[in-house]
Amino acid sequence: NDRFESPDFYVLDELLTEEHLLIRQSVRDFVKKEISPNIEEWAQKAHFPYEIVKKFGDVGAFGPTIPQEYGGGGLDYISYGLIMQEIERGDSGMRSTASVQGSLVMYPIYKFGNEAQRKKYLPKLASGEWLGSFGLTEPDHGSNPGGMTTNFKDKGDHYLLNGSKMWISNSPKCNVAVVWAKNEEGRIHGLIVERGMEGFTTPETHGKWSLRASTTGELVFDNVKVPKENLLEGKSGLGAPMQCLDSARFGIAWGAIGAAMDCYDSAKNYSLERIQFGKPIGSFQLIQKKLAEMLTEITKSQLLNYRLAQLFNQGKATTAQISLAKRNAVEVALNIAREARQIHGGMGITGDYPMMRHMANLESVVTYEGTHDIHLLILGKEITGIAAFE
Ligand code: TGC
Ligand code: FAD
Repeated sequence: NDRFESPDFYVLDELLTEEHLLIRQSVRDFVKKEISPNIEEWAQKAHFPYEIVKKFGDVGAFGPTIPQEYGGGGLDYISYGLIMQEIERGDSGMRSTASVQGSLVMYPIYKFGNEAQRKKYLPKLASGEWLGSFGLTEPDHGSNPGGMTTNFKDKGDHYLLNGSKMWISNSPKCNVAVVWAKNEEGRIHGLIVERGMEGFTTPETHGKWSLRASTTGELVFDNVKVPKENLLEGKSGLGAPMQCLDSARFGIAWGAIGAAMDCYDSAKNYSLERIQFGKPIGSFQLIQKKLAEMLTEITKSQLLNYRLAQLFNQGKATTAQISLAKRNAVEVALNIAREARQIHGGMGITGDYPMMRHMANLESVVTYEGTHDIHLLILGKEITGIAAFE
């Protein structure tokens, strides 16, 4: 089934090491076996398959770049990108589960946590024994997280946390949440909040048309007593959650191209099988144009993502470079999902083919981790030196 093999028009595989190829193959096999046969049913029923969490742990999808001594993969960013690409070839909601766990929960605990926190949480998160969530967005503060009102007060032997977070991936099922809140001086800090702490609830958000196999909800804090040892001491300020987003946005850039590849492959195959006017529709120039443009955009994005991974490996990737890649990949994937859907005609709207699910999923991906326009404005600031946010 070449839906899992292509495209590789500029022979990027020659730039991958044996280890990269092995990692990609193992995740590809995993997606083929565990996700693709079931994803339509999960999405149609808005079912989050909780058992996938442990399986993701087994295949090494959680925290690929976290050192092995904490249960991570100890891998480079090309490996991380390939893992996200293959998972999102299956489904963006499944990739969300993995992105949040690795880049937004394990990463801050590894980067900003102390040794006791690393040892307590990272192995359980890496293995999938625990599921994590990341609380930055609030009902009134999405694109502008710096305006957050969730806050904590020092009560001597503990902190008292109040406020709420909205649109939080994994929240209804999470065992642990990395939550960003302001202290009494208005400085943003990360706190590790555990399920079971009194006053902490995680109501689920229902009625989504997008990322239906991923579970999304709120994090509500009503006078939650958080032990002082749960503060992430290594970094404070908005830059701390933003640094986590750099890593997660990188994964999305690779992931979204995985979704695009799935749509492209489905369209290519369908165009060779579907006969109209006595010929395969792939023989018509307009269909060939669509396929040629899809291949062009996927190929450009693959090269861009590969170079970005090299910059990550060297510790040189900038926020603006990451914004460009995330913004590009999601737009490319959304356009390809729409064009591929058209190539399938009426059949394209059914769950027999993946395009509508990818297209609906990508409407979340184009919004979360910084909207399409916010990334444009980050680039605008980089180019002109002038921030247009305010
Ligand atoms: P601004 O003044 O630009 O920056 C405030 C401070 O933060 C620092 N900073 C960064 N540091 C490291 N890495 C980055 N990427 C950084 N971006 C900013 C900056 O240097 C500054 O530090 P300091 O020390 O000078 O104070 O902040 P601003 O308030 O003007 O806003 C900037 C803006 C709009 C670009 C930013 O807030 C933004 O990116 N907004 C979008 C919000 C967002 O992406 N939310 C994501 C929520 S998590 C999520 O969606 C997960 S979905 C996952 C899934 O399911 O897969
Ligand atoms: P708003 O910020 O209200 O934006 C609305 C519109 O206004 C957008 O088009 C935006 O581009 C535009 N806009 C805003 N400001 C400007 C400006 N200055 N100039 C021009 N245009 C502007 N968050 C988390 O913290 N953790 C998660 O795990 C998480 N998971 C998510 C899962 C899903 C399925 C979704 C949909 C969201 C998730 N989010 C999560 C939240 C996500 O990051 C936010 O939705 C996103 O940052 C946008 O915020 P908002 O929805 O409040 O939109």
